[in-house]
Amino acid sequence: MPWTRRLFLRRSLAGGAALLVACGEGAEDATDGGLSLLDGGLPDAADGDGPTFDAGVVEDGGALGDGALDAAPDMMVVDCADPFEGGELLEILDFASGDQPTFHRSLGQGWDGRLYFDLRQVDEDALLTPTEQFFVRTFYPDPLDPDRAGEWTIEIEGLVDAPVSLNVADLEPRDMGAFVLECSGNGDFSQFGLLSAATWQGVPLSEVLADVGVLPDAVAVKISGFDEHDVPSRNGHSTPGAAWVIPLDQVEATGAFLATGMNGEALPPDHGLPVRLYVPNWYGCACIKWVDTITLVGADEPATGQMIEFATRTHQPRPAPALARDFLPPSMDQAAMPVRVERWQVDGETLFRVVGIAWGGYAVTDALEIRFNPDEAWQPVDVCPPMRSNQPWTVWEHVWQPAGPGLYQVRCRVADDAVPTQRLDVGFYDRVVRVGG
Ligand SMILES: Nc1nc2c(c(=O)[nH]1)N[C@H]1C(S)=C(S)[C@@H](COP(=O)(O)O)O[C@H]1N2
Ligand SMILES: [Mo]
Repeated sequence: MPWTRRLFLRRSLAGGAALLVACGEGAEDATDGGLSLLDGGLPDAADGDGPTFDAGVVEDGGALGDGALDAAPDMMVVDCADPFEGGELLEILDFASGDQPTFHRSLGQGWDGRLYFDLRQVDEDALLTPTEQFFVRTFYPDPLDPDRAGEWTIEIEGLVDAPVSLNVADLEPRDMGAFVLECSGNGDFSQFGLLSAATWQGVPLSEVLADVGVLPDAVAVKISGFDEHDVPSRNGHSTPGAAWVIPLDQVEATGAFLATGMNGEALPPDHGLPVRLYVPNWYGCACIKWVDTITLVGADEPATGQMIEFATRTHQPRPAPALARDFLPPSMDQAAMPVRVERWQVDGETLFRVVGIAWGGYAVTDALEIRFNPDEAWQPVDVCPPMRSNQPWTVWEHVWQPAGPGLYQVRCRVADDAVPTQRLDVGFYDRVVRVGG
């Protein structure tokens, strides 16, 4: 699945800020190539002798001047108003809802091991999560030895001509694109810190299966991962056995892949060294780490313990279906929420800047709206530059002038019935902010 690369350079201009958008396909060099292009290839408008921009969108090949387009034929300029230009950032508000967790530090053990990502850091020019801050759910199993990751094999068995032992070291990983990963159990308790974005390197699962003699009765593939830890999960929070069954047509449709790298480096132990499953736009519980077995299964394959454990969180019918084939794809609907609320002083006036993200879903939408309390009207969010892709996520901002001090319950919606938003519909991503008096 191609990722539309969006790299930004905010430029001070009379009456607005222009954003440079690199919209090339393919993410070969998404983490650095494009940025170095911006660093080296473009003069800075703020220093007075940079290029001048017309208002509106300059299409590819439009007049950018100074040869910048020669260096970047796939660039265009989107002119986005910047109401905060010349202002002063006074404060980043805390969200009053949920807990105030410790971010970017390993907490707990084994299955209960967590690392929460601080979503306040997401910005137009910081779309990807640094690997060491990428959220973790379940730490590297203690019985495994990272020094022996090079010997790792995946057993491919079940409804196949002959079982295959696949050497992970023999895979030829390529850039698969930039995608978000979200734990289906994400929530306010972690300030929604079980959500992150990275580029992923790996090999399509369909390609791996193409090299195996899959028997005609096989309709799905069960992906299992190593899942033993010395320390049991507290309160039986997590049950042992990490496996998810994916119908073969979904393997194709989703572009599921075996990932061996993220953000251009080998997977760190906690993220699945040496190999994990990643299914674009499916919740993290399906993205099995430390994959050790791939089983081709038939139509009557029972749901795995992991699928049942996560049935509610992945919005399955109730009670959880007994058979894997009756599970819905554990996909993420379109979602959106504020990640940072800033208080600014602009021209003697107090203005609030709400920065948010939109992620998940399979359709690009321009109908994002925000509401600052249940009794207030919905306001359209002018997402600029507009959403171009569902992955990894779109950063938006919204100018807010609260009616007065107090608590505000902020919710987003998509004003388009054709876009499913089941979590937004029930207020799952509501955030509460306190505006001081
Ligand atoms: N083997 C194994 N794989 C696993 C899990 C696990 O406990 N064991 N947890 C799953 C869940 S619930 C999530 S949200 C993701 C988290 O991936 P991350 O820790 O790399 O962010 O891993 C998934 N893969
Ligand atoms: Mo999860």
